[in-house]
Amino acid sequence: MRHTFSCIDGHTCGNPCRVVTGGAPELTGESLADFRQDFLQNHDWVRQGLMFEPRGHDVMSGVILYPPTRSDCDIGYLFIETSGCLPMCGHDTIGATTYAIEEGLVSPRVPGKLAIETPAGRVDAEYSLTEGHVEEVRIFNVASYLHASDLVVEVEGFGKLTFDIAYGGNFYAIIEPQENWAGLDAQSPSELVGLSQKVRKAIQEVTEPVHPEDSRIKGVSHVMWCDKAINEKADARNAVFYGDKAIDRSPCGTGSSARMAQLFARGTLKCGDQFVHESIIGTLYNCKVESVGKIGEILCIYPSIGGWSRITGHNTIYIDDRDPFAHGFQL
Ligand code: PYC
Repeated sequence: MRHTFSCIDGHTCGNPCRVVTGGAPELTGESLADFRQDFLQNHDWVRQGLMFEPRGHDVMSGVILYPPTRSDCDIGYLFIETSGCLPMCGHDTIGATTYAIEEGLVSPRVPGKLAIETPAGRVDAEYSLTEGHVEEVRIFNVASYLHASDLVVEVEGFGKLTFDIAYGGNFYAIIEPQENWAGLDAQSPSELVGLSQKVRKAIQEVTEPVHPEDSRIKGVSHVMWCDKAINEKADARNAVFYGDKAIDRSPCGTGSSARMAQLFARGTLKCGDQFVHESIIGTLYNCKVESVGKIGEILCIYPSIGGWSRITGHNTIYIDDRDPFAHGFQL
């Protein structure tokens, strides 16, 4: 049997975004968070086939579009990635919103605004459409907060590293330059991937943060390496490690949210401040601490992220059951 998926391929500030518009499985549950569980348990071959080689690659990432389950949302996004199904993904939200609007796949109730149901909660997007093109999308992300600070982990063959953990839709280990790590230019991107694999494993062995409102969101999945900006318009630079071999080419939406929550908790950022984040390839997100709130007793921020995305093509992808690599592979 041959399964056919209609996809729109593109990239957000350099990071791939594959949006699945047809062929995806029907999912059961009362929310996108439930859909995520059903998908992971019963349909994960779709993600593997569309994300891994030979149809994807180590950095591949995307979104499957679903009707929302919430009456206050226009559309639902299920994130698919080489690592699994993220609760939330910033670059994919910017990408999927751009393509869905440009291709007329959704009818927002309020023009210029899209209310999106994600597994991590409601995310809003604002965009302007000029002659059929969306120039930029600003997403208003879920509540983001600092989970823990000044933790220390011993990394085999490397030594001690101090890090913070913050949540911005995923849990991030945030690492700044320090005695054992000289910054982003001290190693090649592939060396950074190797180091990140060891660091995340060591961190996962000692701690597992759990979201206070949804225990299905847990564990440090991403490592954010931080450094000074190169571009004079930016406040800071970062490289986020995800999956098994990927460094985000974009400045990372959920990572930027986590970083702003950390800087807010430290007093470096305050409500209303802008924060321009630079990626490893020099692309920029214009971020802002929009407002402040609480999740139970935890102080949190509501961040926004502004970025752009471009379609690179339409892709009809087949997954043929006779193909030995129907579910992809990773080297
Ligand atoms: O933009 O949130 C993001 C993201 C997560 C992993 C890759 N990009």
